[in-house]
Amino acid sequence: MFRSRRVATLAAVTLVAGLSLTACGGDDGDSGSGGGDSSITMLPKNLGNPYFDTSTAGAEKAAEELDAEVEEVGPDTASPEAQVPFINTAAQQGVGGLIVSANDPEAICDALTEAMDAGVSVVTFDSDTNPECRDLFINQATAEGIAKVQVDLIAEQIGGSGEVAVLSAAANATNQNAWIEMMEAELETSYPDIELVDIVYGDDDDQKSFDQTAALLQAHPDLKGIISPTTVGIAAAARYLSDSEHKGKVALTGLGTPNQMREYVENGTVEAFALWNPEDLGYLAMYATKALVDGDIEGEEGDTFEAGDLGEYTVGADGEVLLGDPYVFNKDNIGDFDF
Ligand code: RAM
Repeated sequence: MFRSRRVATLAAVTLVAGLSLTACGGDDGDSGSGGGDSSITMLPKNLGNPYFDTSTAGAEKAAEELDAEVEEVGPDTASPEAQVPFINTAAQQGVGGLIVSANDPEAICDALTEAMDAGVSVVTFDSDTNPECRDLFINQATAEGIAKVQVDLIAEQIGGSGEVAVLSAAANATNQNAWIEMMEAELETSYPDIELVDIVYGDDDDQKSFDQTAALLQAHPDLKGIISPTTVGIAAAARYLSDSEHKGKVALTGLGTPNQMREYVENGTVEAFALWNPEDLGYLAMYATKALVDGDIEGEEGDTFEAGDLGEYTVGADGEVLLGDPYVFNKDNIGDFDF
């Protein structure tokens, strides 16, 4: 279950809107587990997703700088029930902090509240819970910004009209559901000639996402585009399209990692997609958690803290800390990134 990884930061060749270029590599060192204020547990939606491997690498880099210990734990499937035992264990171990990407805004709340009652600082990142179940949420970008960039990309790629569908992650994922709701609103306001005909869920499982892509194309023969707001979904959909008669005819965009999407951008399956730097997200989450654990901040609006290479951050309304803006990757810039 436990994995640890060291990260090297490459010299920034092109630095755009705070997005740093990074490479993962090297192995391994045990940080061990156990109680104590500076030990922090990192709980992604599930293990085996390169997006979370990269965010954990960022947290580990920050932990090294902060002289803290971080242990990544997590389930194989992206379900809230599967996250609860890991939360309970962290509380029992008496860790100082727990950093979690929630598979459901409510279902893990009781466990998180018990952990907070036991003295654990709880920080969500990537996918939030209800605000009362955590101290802080480290948000990658505003939901409006993430929704708009994907809608603008699909509109551009299909020429502003026609049927599109969404291939999402788990049905209860807080982050994807917020983005989908705003994408629907943005489509209605800005692109009335685009019709969202279906939303399907691949559960951040590669095979299920691949199968859902096939089913979507079969159910909607006039489909012009797919938006997949999940790095697992978009990579699986690209793999399917790439080997199908739909390659280059049905557009695909959404949120992906450059390393998983490079092949499909280079072979013409995908024109452009968006994301932020997951390593920066994990790095920021670790700095914020340590600031809470050390009592430097309380998680109140207006609190400020230093986040190493990323500089100073301020806690916003509802305990939210914002990393930055989403970034668009295409064939001209994808070679500059390695994550
Ligand atoms: C997947 C996960 C994660 C999401 C990214 C875009 O890796 O669902 O929560 O933020 O995609």
